[in-house]
Amino acid sequence: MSLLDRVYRTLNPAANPSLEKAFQRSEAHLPTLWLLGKTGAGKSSLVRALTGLDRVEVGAGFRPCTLTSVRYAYPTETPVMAFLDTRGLAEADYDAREDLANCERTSHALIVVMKAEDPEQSQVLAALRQIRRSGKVREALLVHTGVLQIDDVTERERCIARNEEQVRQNWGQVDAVAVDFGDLDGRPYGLKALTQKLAERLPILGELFEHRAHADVEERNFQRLKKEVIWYAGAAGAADAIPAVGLVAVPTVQLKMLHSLANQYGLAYDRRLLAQFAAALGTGFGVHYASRLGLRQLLKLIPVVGQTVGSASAAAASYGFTYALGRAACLYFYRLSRGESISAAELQALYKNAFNHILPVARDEKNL
Ligand SMILES: Nc1nc2c(ncn2[C@@H]2O[C@H](COP(=O)(O)OP(=O)(O)O)[C@@H](O)[C@H]2O)c(=O)[nH]1
Ligand SMILES: [Mg+2]
Repeated sequence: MSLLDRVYRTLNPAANPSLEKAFQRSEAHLPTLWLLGKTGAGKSSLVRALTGLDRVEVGAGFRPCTLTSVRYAYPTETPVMAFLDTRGLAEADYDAREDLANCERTSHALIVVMKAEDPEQSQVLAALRQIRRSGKVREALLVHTGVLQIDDVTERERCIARNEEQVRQNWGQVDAVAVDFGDLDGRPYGLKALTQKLAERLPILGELFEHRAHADVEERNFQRLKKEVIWYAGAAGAADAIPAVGLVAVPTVQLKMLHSLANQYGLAYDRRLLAQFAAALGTGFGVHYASRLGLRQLLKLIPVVGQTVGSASAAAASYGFTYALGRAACLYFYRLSRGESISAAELQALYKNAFNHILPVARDEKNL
């Protein structure tokens, strides 16, 4: 019996409760963008500008978190990150403690949102002082919104400098970016710089929202499926972080992912397709599974894996392998669906690149 047959048999039980646990754990630990700002500052507009979701869609994802904040996962169906919207700042008794506790479990970036024309920021500043005192958050990004609403450039600069100074006095050194989400031929002003600064703080944001130029058709297809691949990767990483669950759950998550991806390329998923894909990948694929199943002696057959795991934790590596597998599968399925050929070298190179590419995101996941 081939290795793949054995793997397939071992991993094909219809129901797998540990899988559910892995997805739950992953969703409870999503990297979080924490938005702090007065009502009307532009927090929801920021989310809309990033995600492209309209007003109703943004609202639909909200789940009450505490009395004064809502957290919602993005995307709704296959969440890979969360937004925490602190919208209760108008009530003078906002207490950041619960939000701080929520963010402690996850990697997060604190974003302070201020309308440039609005100097009355006392509640935001009080919250910032409290957060700073907690010692749990070191860095914040200040986003000045609505900057184009102030026509006079000198006046605009003055407003920005004034709010920045207020933050400095109450928080300390802060990086800032000026944006306007209002209509400018439909394109928000400053969005590129904002996305870049967000991605520096929360790598997943770069994956999701940074615009990639020069993508070919195959890459654009993958871009559409990427959130789903990352969702599976997150679950694989989380599975590995739960004692005694990872061994079976990680490969099961991966097989589920391959199944879903194959279907989305219009291919029927069966053992034959899986075997073809494994063969196309060469030694890399089966051996990874073998190692998960304790057949460690086979690990030496797979230089790709052997070299790249490096300093990554087992869970981060599982995250990375799952993403890389999903990336390679998309290329393979794309070519197959068009009747085009693909070499093992091409597939392996993509797999390896994808693994290295996603590792910073995998490492940023606090639960791994
Ligand atoms: N022109 C302009 N309007 C903005 C900007 N940001 C927010 N707004 C408007 O201000 C209002 C409140 O924005 P919203 O995003 O809902 O604020 P939130 O309460 O912080 O979520 C809405 O009518 C937005 O269209 C901006 O950068 N430029
Ligand atoms: Mg809002």
